Amino acid sequence: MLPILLSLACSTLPECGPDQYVTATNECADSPSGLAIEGADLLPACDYAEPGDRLQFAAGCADGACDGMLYDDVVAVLGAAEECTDSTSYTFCYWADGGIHSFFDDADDDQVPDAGATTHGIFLEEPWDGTSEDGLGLGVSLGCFLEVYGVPDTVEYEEIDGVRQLSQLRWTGLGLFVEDDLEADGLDGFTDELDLFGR
Ligand SMILES: [Ca+2]
Ligand SMILES: [Ca+2]
Repeated sequence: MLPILLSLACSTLPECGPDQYVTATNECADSPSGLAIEGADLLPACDYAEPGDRLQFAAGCADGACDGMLYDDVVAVLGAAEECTDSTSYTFCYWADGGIHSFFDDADDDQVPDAGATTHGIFLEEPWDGTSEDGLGLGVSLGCFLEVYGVPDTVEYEEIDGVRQLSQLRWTGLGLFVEDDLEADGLDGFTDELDLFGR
């Protein structure tokens, strides 16, 4: 009888305590209080992405390209940059159909990263579609990040029709900025950009 009960229990969502939430891997975890911040109630319900290993927030890495990594090492991991564009003293370089970019020191403004230049953050946008082991990634509700990481260090709002809506969540200790882009979709509560800076 016991094995049958166990198999039934495994096929359904766990019943979590009042201060817990169901994770992407259908386990109960203690819920941080991030969902209590102003505007969290306006976010879409959290529906996690499929857990994956392409995105590591604490290390600041996406597909093996990490914050603080030498340009040459990023090229070794992701291949040649699709383009590096002009910016005074820096150049912005793009990979993965533009889904991954970073910027590098470029003192001579020739759009070639200087010798020894390293990434200043890893920036992710569509069509990049990697996910973390928590089932976080582009396209998930900002509410999922609040469930997993709790109260951000800073938040940004945009006012739409007199209502303050969350547009950015920043965990500076973790080195993670989560953004919903007003210009892209009028703030729909789903993540448009992830900025990784590592711990
Ligand atoms: Ca240069
Ligand atoms: Ca959005």
